[in-house]
Amino acid sequence: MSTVVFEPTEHPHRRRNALNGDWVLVSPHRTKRPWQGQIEKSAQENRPSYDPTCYLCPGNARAGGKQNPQYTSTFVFENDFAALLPDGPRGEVGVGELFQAQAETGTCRVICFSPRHDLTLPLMELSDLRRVVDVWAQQIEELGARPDINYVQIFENKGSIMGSSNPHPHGQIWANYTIPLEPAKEDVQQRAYYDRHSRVLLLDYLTQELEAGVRVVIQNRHWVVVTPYWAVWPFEVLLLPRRHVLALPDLTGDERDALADILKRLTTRYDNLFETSFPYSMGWHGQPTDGQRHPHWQLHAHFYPPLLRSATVKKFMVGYEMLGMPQRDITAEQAADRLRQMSEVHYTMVGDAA
Ligand code: H2U
Ligand code: ZN
Repeated sequence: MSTVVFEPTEHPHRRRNALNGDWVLVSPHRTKRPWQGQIEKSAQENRPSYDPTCYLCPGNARAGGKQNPQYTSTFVFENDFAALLPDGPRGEVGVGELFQAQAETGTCRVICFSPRHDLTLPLMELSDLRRVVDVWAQQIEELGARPDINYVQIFENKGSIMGSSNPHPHGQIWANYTIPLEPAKEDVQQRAYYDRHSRVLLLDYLTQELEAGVRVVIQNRHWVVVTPYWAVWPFEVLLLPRRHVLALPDLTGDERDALADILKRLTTRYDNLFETSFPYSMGWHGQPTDGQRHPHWQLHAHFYPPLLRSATVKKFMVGYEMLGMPQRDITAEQAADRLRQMSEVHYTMVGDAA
């Protein structure tokens, strides 16, 4: 074994995801490789505020024959191609130890964030973002109250690179009987920590991140954005409330306003990074909606963006990550640094009268 002192910006190492128990391989020495590729910008998209062919715009027909109302703020509808169906069998349906299966039921919905086809979260007004926050909370409340729904997963898939089918600002909800894998892993880790320390894992984590400072991207009176110590995606972030909050419906009005603020600031920085409409998958994790209180839980949002070096150079989860484990070159600390340097004026607004 080498006697060289470990240097986190030099030496390959593995970091543990305290929230879900996974590990990531960090290879910081590789960021010293010269990058020869081009830094290209994506062609500036000029979308109309209303697109007659868009299935999410107000008044338009959707696939399957339904028609959208002339909505003026947010609009939620049942997904016409739902991955989960509300009626059906549940429980074990497999055949033996090696062929286990469980029948699943649930509901899928689509949330239009705005009637405006040309907007994205960073370009929306704070009052309209607040409305999106309220809709998220209201949907968790409504769906979570159903006895057949024990977990409500809210997410946004943004950008064609992430498989989003439509640039109209929208998110999705999948709500079902069993708890999906990722929140289930987080449940195990948060519960174990709570049992050991009688403390909330993510609140202790946040305290230590605020003390360290190196991975803190932005903050306001109620929320903090960090690049988590165990981040896998290049500019992955974790959005956390400062207070112990189990789920979105528990947020106060002021916390919701502050959430609108931090969402706008974060997504503006994201877009400014490569002067492009920054793609990502984001989503909320909170306590299960099985009617019990889960004090070990702490509400949070994950943002998983694939872009690495430009509007077109993305990180691929292939090769070693498929067969070995996730790996990253740019460290979480370097990513936080880059995001901290970004302006909070959207690049498309630069030059406009303030
Ligand atoms: P994505 O852009 O993340 O794929 O989400 C769009 C969702 O909208 C997708 O799940 C649904 C698709 O099933 N959809 C409808 O419900 N009705 C339509 O007319 C088209 C798309
Ligand atoms: Zn549209």
